[in-house]
Amino acid sequence: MSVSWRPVEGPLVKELKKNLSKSCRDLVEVHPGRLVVYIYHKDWYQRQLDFSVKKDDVWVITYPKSGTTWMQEMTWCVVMGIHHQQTSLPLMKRFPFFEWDSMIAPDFMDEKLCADDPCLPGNTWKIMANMSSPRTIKSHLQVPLLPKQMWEVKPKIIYVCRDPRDVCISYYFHYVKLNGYKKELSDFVEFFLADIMPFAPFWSHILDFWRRRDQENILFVRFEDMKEDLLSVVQKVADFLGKQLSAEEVIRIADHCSFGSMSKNKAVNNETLPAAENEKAKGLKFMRKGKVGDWKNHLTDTQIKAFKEWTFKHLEGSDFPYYQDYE
Ligand code: PPS
Repeated sequence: MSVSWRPVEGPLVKELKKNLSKSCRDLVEVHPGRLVVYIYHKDWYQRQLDFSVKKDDVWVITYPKSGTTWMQEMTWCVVMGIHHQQTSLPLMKRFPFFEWDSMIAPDFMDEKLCADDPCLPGNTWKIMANMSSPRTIKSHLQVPLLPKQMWEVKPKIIYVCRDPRDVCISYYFHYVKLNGYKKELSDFVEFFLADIMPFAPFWSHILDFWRRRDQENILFVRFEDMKEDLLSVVQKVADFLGKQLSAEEVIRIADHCSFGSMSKNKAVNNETLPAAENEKAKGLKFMRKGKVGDWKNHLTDTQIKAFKEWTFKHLEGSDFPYYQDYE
């Protein structure tokens, strides 16, 4: 299939770009699918598509801000054991971010980072090449951009989704903290609903995995399930990965992955990611609130109506049952 890259364009995109740090401005759409990714994707597309997948890999895949880090930490503890000596290593080393190198400029440099920091160009790709099995890998890529072998080798894949209204709020604060976004939430909501953010479109991202949810190698989980009953989700992940855990281990992992505990855990806080240096970004934390329904504190009635229309339009004809509670 022939693939093409086009700049993401239009008045909304112009507005978005004006309000971001230089390094995060240039996005492209991959066709077919109008899949939004960073401009550097083109240089990595073939390498990513040809990436050698192993049967015992464990992938955590999500649309951004859906509980990726939370599921990564839980999965890592289930796979390696809660007492593993590397639990305190930064998550990006233990659980590399598959497409990271295609999200940053090849000459990106930050004096504050050590030479082997996974944020620096090429390091994450090296980590994956040298990792011993079972490898644990994170990705936000849309189905058509994931390695081809994913669908033949069938590694374990855990997909996490979250209410788009909460994703949008979380993504907004992420953009303020890490991408230097200067405008207000109201503009960001428009960008989000226009599906011009990295790794959009939101609904096809989810629905492509929802359709595959009954495959033996895929576990589909909701952020809201994790909030409601973390112990059950730890047990579910362990069963899915074929790991026998004692009741005490399940409790310990759930404890370690509680919001309170993860907020204090430097290894999962993405502290080395270069943050924006302005007043708006000051004091914002990666582990922000970790709540279900925070959107109710932020969205206006008009925005809620816009979310409803957008959701209903994209879910027409689908059996996806969640996030349609608008009455
Ligand atoms: S990223 O940047 O895409 O990888 O972000 P991601 O990890 O997917 O999502 C970040 C949001 O997940 C929340 N989070 C948690 N919530 C509850 N409990 C735990 N343990 C937890 N860990 C991470 C985090 O706070 C972000 O959500 P918001 O709503 O912004 O607080």
